[in-house]
Amino acid sequence: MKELSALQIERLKYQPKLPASLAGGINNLSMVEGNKTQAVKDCEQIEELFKNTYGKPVVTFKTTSSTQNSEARNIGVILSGGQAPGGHNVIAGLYDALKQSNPNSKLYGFLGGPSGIIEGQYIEFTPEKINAYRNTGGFDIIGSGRTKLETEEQFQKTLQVCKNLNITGVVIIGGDDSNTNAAMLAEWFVKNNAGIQVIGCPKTIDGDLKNDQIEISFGFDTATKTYAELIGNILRDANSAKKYWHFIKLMGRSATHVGLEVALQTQPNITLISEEVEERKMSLKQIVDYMSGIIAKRAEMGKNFGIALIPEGLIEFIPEVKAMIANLNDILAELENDAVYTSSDDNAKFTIIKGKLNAQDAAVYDSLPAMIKKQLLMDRDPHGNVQVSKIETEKLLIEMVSAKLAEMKKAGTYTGKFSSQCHFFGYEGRCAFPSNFDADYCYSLGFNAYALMKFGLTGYLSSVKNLSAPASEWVAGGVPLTMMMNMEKRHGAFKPVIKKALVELNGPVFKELERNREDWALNDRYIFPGSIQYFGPSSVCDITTETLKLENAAKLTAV
Ligand code: FBP
Repeated sequence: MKELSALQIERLKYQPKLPASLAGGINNLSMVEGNKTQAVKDCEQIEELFKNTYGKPVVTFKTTSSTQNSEARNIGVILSGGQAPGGHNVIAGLYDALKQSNPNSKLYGFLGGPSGIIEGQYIEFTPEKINAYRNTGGFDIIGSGRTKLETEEQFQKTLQVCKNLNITGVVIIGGDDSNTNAAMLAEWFVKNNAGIQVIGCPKTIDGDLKNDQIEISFGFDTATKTYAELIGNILRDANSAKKYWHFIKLMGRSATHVGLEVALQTQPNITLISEEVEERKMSLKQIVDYMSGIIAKRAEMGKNFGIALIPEGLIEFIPEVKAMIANLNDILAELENDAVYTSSDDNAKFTIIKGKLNAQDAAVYDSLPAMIKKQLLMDRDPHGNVQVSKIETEKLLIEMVSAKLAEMKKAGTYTGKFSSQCHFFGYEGRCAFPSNFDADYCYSLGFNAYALMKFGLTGYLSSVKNLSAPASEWVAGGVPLTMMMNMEKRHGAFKPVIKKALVELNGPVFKELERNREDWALNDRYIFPGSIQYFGPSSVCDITTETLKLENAAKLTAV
């Protein structure tokens, strides 16, 4: 019986690269402070809620020749939210920095996400444990979860667990919701003189945890390359068989960064961008008309095949559906403990819901197929988000496009043959072996997280910038979490949360799609990226995403 794959054995030996400022060693760093910061929006409310951690400066690190030795410390780490390639390397980087700082320091891993720190479920990392997971995908080293840390009781329990283990620092590896947890916990610890620092690390394949200071969240690079490989393969299949339209839903809960990146890597016929749908106030009908129009034109050219990319979060961006979902969220929060509602069957639930929605929203709700109506009533996640991965938008669109094409056929405006296949790519990419980029970036983020702790900071997100350059030129530092926050309605109430970065329609990445999509719709400009390469020439092993390339090039031109 084999225990490890050949690639796993080779990847365990890979030594991730660090920025030059960190490569000099954790004990040879100096910190440079920038200007004070403020929240992206709702500054007064955020300052009021984060009295102790608000407004701190952005910081960066430099190597210095003077060596600072440190006392041994115990640190805890949590993997939070959806899996993203590279999480194990964040832990490896953190572990190596901690041990380099003082070999007697200890790293504890809390099991199953934030609930692990509340319930005191943990392991202590050993060199053997860390070495077995270096450069591997997945979060299975300690598991992950989506518990929201927000109540006094949870914070008290967390404090007790940390005290029992003599932990003075916690690293939370997560996306926007998990780093909101990190900000809340950091503030609570300072307010209660707990002497425990909290540092976040930017994780999510969705790519929506970014801003001027965070160029990209980790995992986006590997996940999009994995989806691009699969979609490239499907493009080739479609172009070989010439008989199917493939409707592919792509993960990315809200923003369409994943869809946009994959489109630029593969050049499919149709790419829907949720942010554009919202901006142009497109209805579901208009989306269906747009797709059917392209399908009909291709049919006229004798091409009854093609690929359409559909963002996972599309449904929440169609203005009429978005408004209905916002009201539905409030109604579901209200009905959470209603015995009549919870014990009802699907049809009875639809009737209760329709009775509570206003006339316009009820009409929108009613216009959806039963499958989607039911999926919209499923539980929200602990952060109040609709679980869009469970909403089969690709099937909804296939159904509606088929109906539209049938109408067009009757009217004589479509003479083709529409045969479809649907796919959902999400979980396929979240645990892939991290690309060299993600392996290096994650290791650096983890190493840097401990640097932030060493300098006494709390309520910061580990930041590594200048990512289009070789790793040695990356810039390591930290960004206050409150700088990214605003107030948003969740579970029926306004709460402080990290603002998601959506696709900017004036940005260079969307513009690139816009410039090309008409051509890609009709003329087959398919690109086949192939699988991620881990060994071989730098020209194939170290390529970054189109998103990072275009965004960083635009920043340089703007300077
Ligand atoms: P994070 O924001 O926690 O990184 O998770 C992102 C994501 O992968 C989304 O793309 C997707 O909608 C969601 O997680 C799926 O959640 P789950 O893993 O709970 O099914």
